[in-house]
Amino acid sequence: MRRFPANALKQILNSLTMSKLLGLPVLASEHGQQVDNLIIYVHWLMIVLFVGWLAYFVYTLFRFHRSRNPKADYFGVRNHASSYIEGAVALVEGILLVAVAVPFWARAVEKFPKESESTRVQVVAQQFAWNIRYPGKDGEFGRQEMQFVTADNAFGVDPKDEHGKDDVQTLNEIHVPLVKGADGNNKPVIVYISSKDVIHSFKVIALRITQDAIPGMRIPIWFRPLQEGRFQINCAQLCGNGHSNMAQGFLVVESQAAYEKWLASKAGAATSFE
Ligand SMILES: [Cu+2]
Repeated sequence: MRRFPANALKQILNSLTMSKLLGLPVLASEHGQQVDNLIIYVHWLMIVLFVGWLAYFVYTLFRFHRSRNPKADYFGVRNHASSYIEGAVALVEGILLVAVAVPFWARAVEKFPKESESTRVQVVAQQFAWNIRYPGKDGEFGRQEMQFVTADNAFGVDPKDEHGKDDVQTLNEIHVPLVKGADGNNKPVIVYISSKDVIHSFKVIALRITQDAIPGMRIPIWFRPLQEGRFQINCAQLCGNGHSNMAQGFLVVESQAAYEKWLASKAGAATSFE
């Protein structure tokens, strides 16, 4: 008798994984797997609940059919099975929240990498585009002040500050390097998110990051890129008539050499507001 080929079985099992079943998009950041895992766990719970409720519904159709129960029972259920089941569901939800979601949130929000060991980018959203800024060769962003903000100077860079002279500014295009950082892992990227007008939301699905862009606030987020690629940036808050135009933003993960070349090609083109 021929043995069932192990490879075929493996292939079938692989194609049945939850992330494929859910059609989750390409994953390009390290923490993204944890986001996906939470989505997958919640879906498993929902599948169990769905099947459970459906089975119970079908059961009641037969069990309490009029032919078997010509007279209604005014006492109803006397055991506590439903209470136990409710308790179990609440327990699973509690575990998901306390053991999975909260620790993940704490890591993402509290354990920021060192600025000096990260690629840093500023983003100022506006109707309907993404202004992008890099600190340039000196590694320091120029001084910013509200009074300097104009149509061309979305970041309010002080034209007299030397640190600002080499800053690199682009529109709708972020490049980050995929390279080993000081700690041996992929070099982290910190993105500082703000807005010039209304509330927008910086979302890169492939990186599993979303952060509201709020006028008057600068909110940092961070990630470690996992693979090279060109990933769409979306605005995740309905911000006006041209909201969908904000999907013209792209985040490119590329080699260190390609990143440096791109940055050099943009240098000097940006901060010319006098
Ligand atoms: Cu927007």
